[in-house]
Amino acid sequence: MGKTTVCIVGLGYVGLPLACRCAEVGFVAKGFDLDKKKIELISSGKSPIDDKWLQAKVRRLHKKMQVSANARQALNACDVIVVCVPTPAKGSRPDLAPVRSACRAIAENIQPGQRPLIVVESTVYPGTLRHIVKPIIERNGLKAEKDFFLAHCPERIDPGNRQWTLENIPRVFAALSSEGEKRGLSFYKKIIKAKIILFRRPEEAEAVKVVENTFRDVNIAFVNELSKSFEKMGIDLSEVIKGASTKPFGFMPFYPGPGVGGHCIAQDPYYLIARAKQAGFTHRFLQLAREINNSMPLHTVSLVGRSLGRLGLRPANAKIAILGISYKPNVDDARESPALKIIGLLRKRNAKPVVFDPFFPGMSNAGSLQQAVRKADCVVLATHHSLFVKKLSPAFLKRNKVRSVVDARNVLDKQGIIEKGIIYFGIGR
Ligand code: SAJ
Repeated sequence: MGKTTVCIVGLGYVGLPLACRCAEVGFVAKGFDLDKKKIELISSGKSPIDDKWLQAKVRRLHKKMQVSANARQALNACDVIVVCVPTPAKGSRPDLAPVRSACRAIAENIQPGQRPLIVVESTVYPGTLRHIVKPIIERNGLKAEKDFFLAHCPERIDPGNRQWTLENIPRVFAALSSEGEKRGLSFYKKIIKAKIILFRRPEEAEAVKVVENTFRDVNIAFVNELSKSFEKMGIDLSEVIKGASTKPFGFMPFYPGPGVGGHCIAQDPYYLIARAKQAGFTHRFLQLAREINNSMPLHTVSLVGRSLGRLGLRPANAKIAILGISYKPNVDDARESPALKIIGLLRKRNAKPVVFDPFFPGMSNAGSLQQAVRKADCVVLATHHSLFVKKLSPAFLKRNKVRSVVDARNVLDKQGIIEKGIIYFGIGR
């Protein structure tokens, strides 16, 4: 038996680490991506994703990987094909176009007799493998569970997380047949050390991922809604969450903020909502949670308005500094970022915000944190990068003649800032 050949379809946050891992464990690791620039970068040993850990992996392993933008070259003669393409939500509707196109490329390029295992790792809604993926790949006359084997193993990568990685995060897995199950378990046992929880049907495995991310979305919506009532009641919600977190069981802290960004939590609930609707059920609660989280950028902008109002200013005639573009701290990922929504809303109010994010120099119009905050009428902390939390002391703000702060992540020294005579607004504090 020669070496197992694996092709990863989609070389992004999920696919690229997986391709590196396959090379690392000794598979013949191939990769397919439509983005030629990405292919060139990886072939030259550079990661298209600005992540030091991943940069080092690609530099070390790229010579052991064969990446290509040519589907035939990438997909033929593979024993295992793993689909890691994005599953965004357009507006609030699931968009499976990338999955469909990946399946078409697979259907057109696997050969009779190749009999690959095809695993979908992308986050999808229950029933996708059986009712969408299978028919597309069978379109050219191939027969599922005879000419190819289907399975689902949802990815759980958390970009930037060094504690939980591809290798040590437990995974759920399900296949459409025992042959697919056997091959899939043998594949995943070679690349991950963590537990693999086997499901009898792919539908449950597909539901696991959307449920775990929707769980986060509704809990974030819970504290975001609380932040609005606690502001009116004059109660500091961040203190209350700290207090509730002292309960050693039955409570899990979530934190109010400027909104929910990222390619998982902000989008996955729409897959569950849409699939349930197809089955005749309307998820009012999940829908409402999405609306609450989507209302937070506007809520943050209203706090900017109130803050400037106290100075006799409006967004159009004030210096407003937006600190942070990323959707979460210490990553260079701006997908669905609330900061971008806040900037858009302020521009609609004829403001010209100064923006600074060290992870996005190209999207910043200030060259440094000091240049951004200098003499700002209002500083908005939209993303709590460690650099910002460290630097934005009351003394620093005072020294730079900052007049007001909207701490959209509730991480700054509220008391100290107020004692410096600087107006302070938090989210629910
Ligand atoms: N957020 C809040 N309050 C919170 C937690 C998050 O406002 O209490 C915001 C964040 O600022 C961000 C968004 O929600 O804008 C999403 O944050 P996240 O911490 O959930 O980070 P993600 O989107 O990177 O989620 C990933 C997910 N991983 C996968 O889907 C494989 C998620 O399942 C993980 O639980 C999460 O990372 C994690 O725990 O870090």
